[in-house]
Amino acid sequence: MAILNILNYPDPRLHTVAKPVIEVDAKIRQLINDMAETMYDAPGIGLAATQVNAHIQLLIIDTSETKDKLQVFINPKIIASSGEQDYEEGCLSVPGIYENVTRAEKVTVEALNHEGQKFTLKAHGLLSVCIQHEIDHLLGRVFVEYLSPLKRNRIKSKMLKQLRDNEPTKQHHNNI
Ligand code: QAP
Ligand code: CO
Repeated sequence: MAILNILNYPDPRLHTVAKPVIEVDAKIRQLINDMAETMYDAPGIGLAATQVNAHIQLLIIDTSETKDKLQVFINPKIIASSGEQDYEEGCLSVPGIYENVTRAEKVTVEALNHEGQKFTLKAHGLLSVCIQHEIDHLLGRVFVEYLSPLKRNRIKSKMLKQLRDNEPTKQHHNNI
C-alpha cells in the first residue's frame, strides 16, 4: 500500500479525459488499494484515478460514517438521472474550498466492481452527488467549473498563492 500524490487545481492534468479500463487485473487492484489508502488518509469520501494522475475510468467512494464501506466503480456510466439538488461540495484537489453545486437528485449508474463484475446502482443524496462529482473528474472536469468565472478565478488565485507559499524557502532567505 502507498499514499499517492494528489494533483491540485489548477493543474492542467486534471483536465485529462480518462480511458476505459480494458481488464480488471492485479495492477488495477493495486491502484484501487493505493487510492483507498490515499482517500482514507486525507480523509475524503471520494477519489477519482484522474486525481492521482492515472487517466483511467476508475473511482472510489466511501460515504459511510464508519469508513469501512468502500465502493469501487470501473468504467462507470450514468444511465438515468432525475430531479435537482444543491450540495456544498469540496474536493481533495481543491483543498479548503467548499461551494454549492446543483446536480441531479437521483442517478442510476452502471459500472464494474473490483472483481470486474458488472453492477447497477441507484443512488440519491450524498452518494448521488459524489458519483456525479467523481465521474466529472474522469471527464476532466473539476467542480469549480460550475461556479461563476469570478468565484473560479478567485479560487484559482488562492490555489496558486498556496502553491507559491509552499515552495521550499530559497537559500538566500535563510542566510539573511
Ligand atoms: C467529493 O470530496 C465530494 O477541502 C469528495 O481540505 C465532496 O472527499 C462529493 C476534502 C462533497 C460530494 C460532496 C476536502 C478533504 C475532501 C478539503 C472529498 C479538504 C480536505 C473532499
Ligand atoms: Co474532487
